[in-house]
Amino acid sequence: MTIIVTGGAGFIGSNFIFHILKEYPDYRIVCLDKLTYAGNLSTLAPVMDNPNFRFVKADICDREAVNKLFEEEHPDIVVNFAAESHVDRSIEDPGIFLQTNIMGTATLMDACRKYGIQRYHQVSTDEVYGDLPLDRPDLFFTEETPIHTSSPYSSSKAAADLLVLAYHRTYGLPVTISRCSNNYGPYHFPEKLIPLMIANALADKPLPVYGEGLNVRDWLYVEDHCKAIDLIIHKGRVGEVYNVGGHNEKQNIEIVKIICKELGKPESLITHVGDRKGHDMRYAIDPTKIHNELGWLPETKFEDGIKKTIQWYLDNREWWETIISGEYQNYYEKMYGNR
Ligand code: NAD
Ligand code: TDX
Repeated sequence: MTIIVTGGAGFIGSNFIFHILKEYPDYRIVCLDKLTYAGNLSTLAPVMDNPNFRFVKADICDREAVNKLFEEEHPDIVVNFAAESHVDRSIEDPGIFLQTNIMGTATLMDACRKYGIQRYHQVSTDEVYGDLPLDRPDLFFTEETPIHTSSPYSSSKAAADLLVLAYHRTYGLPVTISRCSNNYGPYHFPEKLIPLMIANALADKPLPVYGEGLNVRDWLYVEDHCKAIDLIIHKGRVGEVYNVGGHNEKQNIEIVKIICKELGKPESLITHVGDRKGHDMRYAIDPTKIHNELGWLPETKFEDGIKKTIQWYLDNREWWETIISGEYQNYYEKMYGNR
């Protein structure tokens, strides 16, 4: 079995590659990644010498490069993680989100049609459903919840999902889609809430909470997400969407306070800053379908997952300090000034 994993030098894709190489020692994994600001080849260092692994630097929008790779590798499965993934960046500059997230998805699927494939899997997000009100804790996103996006990022992911379903209906492409809630864990890029707060707290820098910090996210340990995708690509029904969530809702301010407590840092570091434009209030996934059909359940309790994550950032300072000292610093200063 040969799997092309796009975006494998990023957060979730790299964790997925480690998971598959460990669980399926006879599989071949080919990682296709453009190495944008969010892609980091050093993340893949542990598998670079594995004979079952190959890294190819290319853009998923580059039709020639994508076709060449399909001709060389004859993949059985494509799992598409490659995306521009940060909501705040999409608000600053939507263009590249439309290009990579929509055109890139179409380019990959065109290659799947041309060369034949057992499965094309699209890694999507709960953000395609928009948000839920804070005063209705009884409401959850199901696979039937209408698409109702808020940001250029989520709109680009929703457009990609619609294309994936259209390629299934029109061309019979064997597709699946997973829509997952917020992931956390090792190799999470330090522009995102949890690693940003860990890095800032360790440096005794202010912890920038948007607005009141009452927005709710449903946090899932990255390994549990990887296990869900593993099940879907092997056992999921073609043409189906599967919601993946942790049943672990937390307000942002709670998360930041937990990080302060775990690191022994004062809550006085918390600084309320201007709110994100169009900020979604609450995400909450109902994962009944993947549980009933594939037996998936989140295994990692948040209390354990956040401890493991913090410990990883303490043990791997070089990984994130290198990122923070480079290109990312320009973005950080633009967002938060010299705080
Ligand atoms: P990330 O930003 O950490 O990594 C994205 C990777 O894609 C990087 O390695 C980058 O170099 C690569 N990439 C970007 N543009 C590319 C292009 N044009 N061609 C080839 N490679 C390109 O993202 P992540 O958090 O790991 O998210 C992975 C996927 O999961 C995304 O599709 C995202 O929408 C989805 N998702 C993420 C979360 C989350 O909480 N992080 C939750 C649900 C869904
Ligand atoms: O500095 C910050 N302060 C803050 O209060 C940052 C970076 C974020 N926040 C808030 C905004 C959100 O309510 O924390 C929450 C989480 O923010 P992000 O880490 O940016 O994640 P989110 O916008 O929820 O999107 C994530 O989950 C869904 C991923 O980045 C997406 O790729 C995924 O689709």
